Amino acid sequence: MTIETVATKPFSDQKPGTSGLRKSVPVFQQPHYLENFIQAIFNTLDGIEGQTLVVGGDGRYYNRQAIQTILKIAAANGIGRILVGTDGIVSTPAISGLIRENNAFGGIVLSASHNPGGPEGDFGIKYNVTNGGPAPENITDAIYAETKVISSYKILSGADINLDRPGSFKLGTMDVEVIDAVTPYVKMMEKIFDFDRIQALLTSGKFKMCMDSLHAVTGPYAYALFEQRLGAPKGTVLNGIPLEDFGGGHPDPNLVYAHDLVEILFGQDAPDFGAASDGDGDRNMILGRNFFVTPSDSLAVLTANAHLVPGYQNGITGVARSMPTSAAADRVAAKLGIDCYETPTGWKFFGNLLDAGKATLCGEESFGTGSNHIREKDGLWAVLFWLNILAVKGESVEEIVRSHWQEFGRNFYSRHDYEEVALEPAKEMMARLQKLVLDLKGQQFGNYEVEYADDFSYTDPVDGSVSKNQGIRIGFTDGSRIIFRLSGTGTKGATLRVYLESYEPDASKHDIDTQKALQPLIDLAEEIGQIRQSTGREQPTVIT
Ligand code: VG1
Ligand code: CO
Repeated sequence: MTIETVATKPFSDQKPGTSGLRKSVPVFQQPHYLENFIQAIFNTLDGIEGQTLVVGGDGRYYNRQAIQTILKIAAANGIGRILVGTDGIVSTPAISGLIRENNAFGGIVLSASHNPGGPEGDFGIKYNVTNGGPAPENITDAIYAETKVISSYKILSGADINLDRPGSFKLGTMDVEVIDAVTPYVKMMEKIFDFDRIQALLTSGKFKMCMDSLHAVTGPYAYALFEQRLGAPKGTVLNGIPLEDFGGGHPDPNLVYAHDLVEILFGQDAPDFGAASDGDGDRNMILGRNFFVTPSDSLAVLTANAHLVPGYQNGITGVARSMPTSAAADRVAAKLGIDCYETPTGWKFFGNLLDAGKATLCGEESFGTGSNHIREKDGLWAVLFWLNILAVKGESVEEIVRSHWQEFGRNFYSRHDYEEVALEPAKEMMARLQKLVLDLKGQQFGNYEVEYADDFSYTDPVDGSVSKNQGIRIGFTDGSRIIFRLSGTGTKGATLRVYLESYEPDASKHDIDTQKALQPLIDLAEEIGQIRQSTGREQPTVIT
């Protein structure tokens, strides 16, 4: 086996977004495109020679080929050892756990998460650091700078590694271990949750659940956890075989893209509990019988009930949420007397808070929740957390959420996405809003008075790093908020996200339909944002 040095030219579009570099498969398949980005990662990281890395992906189209290429580039760059999941498939939270357990230097995660897959679908790559979490901005910026000047990459010539089953191999001087990634993950969950109680619930004959893996990465984990370890009947896991194109759907666990599960939970003889996860297994959607739990509410409920779970029974130090996530968790934190942090969108911003022990639980409105057990959000962890609460409380999902609202008030919340709109008008809209917010403070719009308005800027309380331009926030004196942001994970045109929130303390008004409750704010968002004109759309593509 020889190491080849291949001459290359930079690509100008390799800037990582909210969660790594995401592009369509044909973009990644261009000669040298993948190789450049991987070499740029290795060029950026000091002291990586001889180290251990974890590599795996969500199993989407191009996963297998990309892993073989990555292994050969890693071998040529003097990496000591690589742990790779069987078939090259590992969920994002499992990779985070493997990096931590094996004291690895970092990991390479191949995923475009909730974006569709297949030959015309999306692919993605991100680098995770030693704590198991996504690289922070200073590293992703350095990788991007490297992609702009790269002139060659190193690659080992040799045969592909057999990833079909666990085994040990040599690639040049590098050790490759193909491992079962499911068992360590199940063990990690056993340490956190009360499996005996969850098992008793699932085998009681009085409780039925459904887990929809959407033909994405969590299938094998879900079978192992729910049907094998916890005794739920066969058929509990739906769409549990990972497919390269996720069966043609969006592997996005929300009311629109997980519609089959929604129909089951809102249909006749509905189960008591339903959950879904996304392409790479870090997101979750929680449903009760005829009931949808918003991700923001889910974070608040988990925070309020964390003491019921063995792993958190001694209390939690703090909770962190992304800026557009509703302030429901803030109210719980205030009552518990713990700190609450508001970070920009993207899990990489939680890493320092978790490492420093400032936050124990974290969440995003985009169906992401997690804790200090790893440094990624974790879909199945959230499902187990809910099951643990349900098992201890003996109440339904709906009862738990309704009594939560009774106690803390309800944060009505919705996100309106305008997907794949024209880029330039969307950018112009954001530029206009950036100027507009400068003098919105104190202005009155009908019943709403603007308490603050800005383009969100975050100073990390641990390392002092500053992240600017993280979304337009308009907050009103009654606690309502409107937020405008452009997606950093979309791959076509622009995706505008409009986040709407209002607070209702009065329990007699908690039954109002969310979109109705938010209608005045939806109208106001249109008035301020001129959304129709800027997007050319009458309606959002997805409402959650
Ligand atoms: C979206 C979500 C964000 C999440 C990110 C990655 O980003 O809004 O909350 O962290 O996806 O999630 P954006 O920039 O498109 O709004 V994952 O599961 O999907 O990698
Ligand atoms: Co994901």
